[in-house]
Amino acid sequence: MLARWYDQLAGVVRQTRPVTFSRRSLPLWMIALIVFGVLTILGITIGLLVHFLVVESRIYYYSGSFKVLNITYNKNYEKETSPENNHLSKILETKMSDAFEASNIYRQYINSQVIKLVPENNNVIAHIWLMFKAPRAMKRNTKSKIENILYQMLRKNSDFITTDPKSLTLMEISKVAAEKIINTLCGRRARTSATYDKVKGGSSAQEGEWPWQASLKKNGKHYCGASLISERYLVTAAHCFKMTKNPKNYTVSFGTRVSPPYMLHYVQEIIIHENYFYGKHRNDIAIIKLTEKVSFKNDVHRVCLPEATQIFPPGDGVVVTGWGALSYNGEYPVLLQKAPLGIIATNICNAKEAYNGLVEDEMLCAGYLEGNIDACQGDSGGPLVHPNNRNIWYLAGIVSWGLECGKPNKPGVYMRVTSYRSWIASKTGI
Ligand code: 4AZ
Repeated sequence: MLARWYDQLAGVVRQTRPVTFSRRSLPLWMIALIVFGVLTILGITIGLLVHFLVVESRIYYYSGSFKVLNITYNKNYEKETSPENNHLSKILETKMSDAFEASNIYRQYINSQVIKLVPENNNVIAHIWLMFKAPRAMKRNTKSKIENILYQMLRKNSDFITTDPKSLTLMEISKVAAEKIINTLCGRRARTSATYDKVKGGSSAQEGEWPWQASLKKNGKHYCGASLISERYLVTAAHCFKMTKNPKNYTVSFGTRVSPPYMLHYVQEIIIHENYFYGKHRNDIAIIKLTEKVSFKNDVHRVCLPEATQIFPPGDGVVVTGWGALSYNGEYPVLLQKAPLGIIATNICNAKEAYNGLVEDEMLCAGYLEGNIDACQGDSGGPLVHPNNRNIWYLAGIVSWGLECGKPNKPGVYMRVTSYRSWIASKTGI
């Protein structure tokens, strides 16, 4: 079989005539056109490659750690919102930003943060989070430069802090992993957007700017504000439940648009302060427990609760946010509004021409004695937040009452969250 098949094939090959090609040359213009086309494609390809590899920057995220040596160990370092944690984190963050800003990659540096302090044999391990921009081709180079800058920084000991350069670890992490780290922490924003704090006066908020802000809806309609303090709990004002306390009548949504509701959640339980009485302003605070956990995202995550001892000094800047009325008995916005305010000392707020003694120690006044910028109807229960020196946001107040909105000598009055810190802990374990 095999031999006969070979014979047949040989016959076919023998019968095949040689093929002759006619050598007609192409016209000159066509050759020129082809050369031009090839060169153009080559040029574009090289251009694009250079653009993506060398010119266009990508954002890279890193997480790492190092050891701080001469710290007398204190359990409070582990607590995210403790003064000890904030104090040490601020020192380390300043050291890092100074080092990067003075380096030859200062143009690539975007942000660096201490995300956690963990005790280890009487020392503290600082976990860090970094954000840089660099062209693709420089990726490896950038990482080794960052490592080098951090190593040199850790070698230099300042008056208060001794750090161990040999303990340094650093690895690149994905954008998703980097954002997840920030979104599980309280009071931080995943994006370091320059547009966030630019506008003064009441204005529309950017997406992800106030991720703890919730809309409390009664029968599907916005009724009050609320602040997310954990995956399951929010704080709001007690007077929001004047009409009904039935959890089935309420829903909670997030984001910047009040409708349609974004990330709709149902209410399992409403916990109103035991010593709140309708018609009175005292103890105007309540807790909302959701039926299901909120999954944290860039634009939905929790605010920090201050410690009971934290002080919010008069004159400090705070921000109130909400979907409340734009003027007393006026229109309601669709987009979340923000208004920068100043904390007003209680004795000034209690002056005769102001609230004449109605403001108690468990309340906090914020706004302007000349009026105009203020919270209003529908903002009740919402957050009044204060940024600390690391730009981490704390819930200082809960929108509660005031005489109309934006009137001279009648600033907004808020429940002072520090006064209710242990009450919140007793109801939520937070
Ligand atoms: C309200 O009726 C209300 N200007 C909330 C805040 C303020 C006034 C009224 C403060 O819900």
